[in-house]
Amino acid sequence: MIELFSADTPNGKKISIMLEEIGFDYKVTKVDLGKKEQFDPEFRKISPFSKIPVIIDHDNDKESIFESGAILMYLGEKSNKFYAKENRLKINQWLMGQMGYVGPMIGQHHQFHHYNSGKSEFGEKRYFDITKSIYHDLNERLAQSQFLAGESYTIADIATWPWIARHEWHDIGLANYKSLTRWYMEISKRPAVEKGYKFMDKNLEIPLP
Ligand SMILES: N[C@@H](CCC(=O)N[C@@H](CS)C(=O)NCC(=O)O)C(=O)O
Repeated sequence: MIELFSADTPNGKKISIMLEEIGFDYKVTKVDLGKKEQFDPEFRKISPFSKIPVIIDHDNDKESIFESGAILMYLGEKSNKFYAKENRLKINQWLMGQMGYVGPMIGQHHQFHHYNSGKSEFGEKRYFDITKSIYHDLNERLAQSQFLAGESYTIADIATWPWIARHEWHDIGLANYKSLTRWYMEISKRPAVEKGYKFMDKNLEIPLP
């Protein structure tokens, strides 16, 4: 059994979606970020940067894994799903691009545009522009390729999709990006994605473009 320590955020949803996709038995332990539970000394033992998500694999000597990209790789290897050996070089590139660029930059856009608008003209413009170029670049890739790492759905898509699922906060107009929208909708219709998206709130609906 996998224990998922998480909160209802894009990084949190990556792992609930993956666990639904691979059909592993799991339970969710909520970490209330508003109450600063991520800084509890007990939690910091398994999360050195005080971040969610983290998993504990109770079937593997209670191994704990932090960092969503590392968790996706672990679960991909363990299940033999969505992380094909012969395509790993491509999958790793798109996964690392999500981890090092797409997530952190869109996360800053959330901070400046959604949560703190009006506080920094520079910050708002910088991350709005970067997010717009991320939409453009993903759209360009997905015009050539059905999924990010090629013709199959992989952990790179699972890592990226929850960030685009926050498109209503971005004010960029997802519908203007045809290939990105095609990819977004195709993934949205997967039953495991719908279930994983609602892992903390059964009433949540995936926002349409
Ligand atoms: N690179 C990390 C980022 C994780 C991350 O930023 N998690 C956020 C929620 S989405 C968090 O725990 N924030 C709490 C805090 O910063 O205090 C990953 O992908 O796992």
